[in-house]
Order: sequence, then C-alpha cells, then structure tokens
Amino acid sequence: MDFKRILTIQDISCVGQCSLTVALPIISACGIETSVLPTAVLSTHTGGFTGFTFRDLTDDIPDIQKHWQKEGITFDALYTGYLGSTKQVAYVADVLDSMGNEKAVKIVDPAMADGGKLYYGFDDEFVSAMRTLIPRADYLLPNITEACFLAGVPFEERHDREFCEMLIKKLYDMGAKNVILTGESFTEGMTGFIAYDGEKFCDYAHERIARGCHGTGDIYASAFTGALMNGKDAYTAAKIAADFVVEAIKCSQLDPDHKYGARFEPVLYKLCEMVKGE
Ligand code: PXL
Repeated sequence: MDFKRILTIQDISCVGQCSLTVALPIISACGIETSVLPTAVLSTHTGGFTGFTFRDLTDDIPDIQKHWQKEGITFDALYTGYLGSTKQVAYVADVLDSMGNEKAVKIVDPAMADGGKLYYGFDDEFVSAMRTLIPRADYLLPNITEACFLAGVPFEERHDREFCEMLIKKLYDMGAKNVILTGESFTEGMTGFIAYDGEKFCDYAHERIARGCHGTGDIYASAFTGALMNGKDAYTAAKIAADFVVEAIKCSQLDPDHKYGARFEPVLYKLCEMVKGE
C-alpha cells in the first residue's frame, strides 16, 4: 500500500472549527498522515468573535524546518491555509520550495478574505506577500474575494461567467498551475466551483444553501487535499469537496444556535465513503 504524508500549514484556532482543527481530522479521515506546521495559536478565529488571543509562531518556523531537514523528513503534499504574518509568508514559501519530495503536490488556499473584505488584521502588504505563493501552487483555491485581492481587481457583486473567467485567467497568468475558484458556478443562483487548468474551464454547480458558515473554505480545501491524495483526479476531488461542504452546512442547519463554524464531524463518514468510492 502506498502511504502518503502531507504537511498542512495554518493556524490553530482553539475554538472555531476552522484551519487545523478542521484540516487534521478531515485529511486524517481520508487515510492520509497529516503533519502540521502551526502558524499562530488563537483562542478563537477572528470572524465574529472579539477579544481573541493571538500568539504569532512566525519565529518558530525556521527552527522547526531545520529540525525536519536534519531528520530527512519530506512530504508528499504541502497545503497552506491561514498564515499569521506578512514575514511568515516568506518562510512558508521556503517550506513549499524545500520540504516536498520530488513529486510533491502544493495546494495553496489564500485564506485571507471573504464577502468583499480582508479578514481582521490583514492589509495590502499581506496580500502582496500572498501573491508570492501563487507561482508555487499546483492548485490555488481562492474564493472570489481572495481572487479579486490577489489579481488586483476591485471586488464586484457581479459573479458572472465573464468576471470569474477573467479573474481565474489572471491568477493562472500569475503562475498558478490550476485555479479552482470556490463558491461560484456558471449557473445563475447556484454555487459550486469553477476550475481552470490553462486549457479549459470546468464548473460544478450545486444548490446554494441560505446559511453560509464560517470555515467552509477550510473544510473545502482539506477535503480536496484528502481526495486528491487518494488518487482522485482534480475535478473529482473538487466535486467531492463541494458535496462534503454541502453536507456539513446542512448538518449545521440542524443546530441554528451553532454560529461560529460548520458541523462537519457528524458527516465525516460520508467524505470517507466518497473518497474511498470509485
Ligand atoms: O477560516 C479561515 C480562518 C482561519 N483562521 C483564522 C481565521 C479565519 C477566518 O476568519 O480568523 C484565525
């Protein structure tokens, strides 16, 4: 059997169902050894909570990397999410360049914005730093707000085919080998994803569920990584991830008081079935 080990680089939000508390269970459930490089430790995520703590782990990253190099540790895939500081992005770029084995797949989720706005604490300098990860990405997974910031295009409420294709092509021209725009589709009133590999656009449309949940981008990117590392082609992995997010949001709707994230845990078994199925 071919066992794979991946490294995911993102924060620990102690409470909040996002970043590492999502990536670790999801990718592990897909049967993949999941190593972590925490970028910061927060008491909660920054969306909707106030007064959260924030411990920046930027300065730990080079030493952790050096130790791994001394031990001869490498990874079959590297997946980046929420990063804790502008300075840190340069360290993460170096990890992407040097910690993968020969065929390592690099997945970059530029987790920094949603709903037309950057997340709390991020600024233009951070966006510029995040652009340096684009040419390193085999798969870049932005939502439309992140795509606008990275491409330097003002955010618009219109999410039609022409606008989405223009954004995706810009990100492809900036060096991403594949762009998967999440939370959009070519079908009016539906959501899903739009993927581009430099040759053709493919989309997948599914129902738009009224209640958007925080952290669904992280659930999406983690499920995509887990499915891809199980040998699914990129379109199938993207589709599995989209279907899993729908399941998680539907499950969250059963608990209207649960506001800070999506309840993916009770439906994790469905992801395992999709990933292991033909
Ligand atoms: O889900 C993205 C995310 C991850 N980590 C932290 C966040 C957010 C979004 O707000 O605040 C700390």
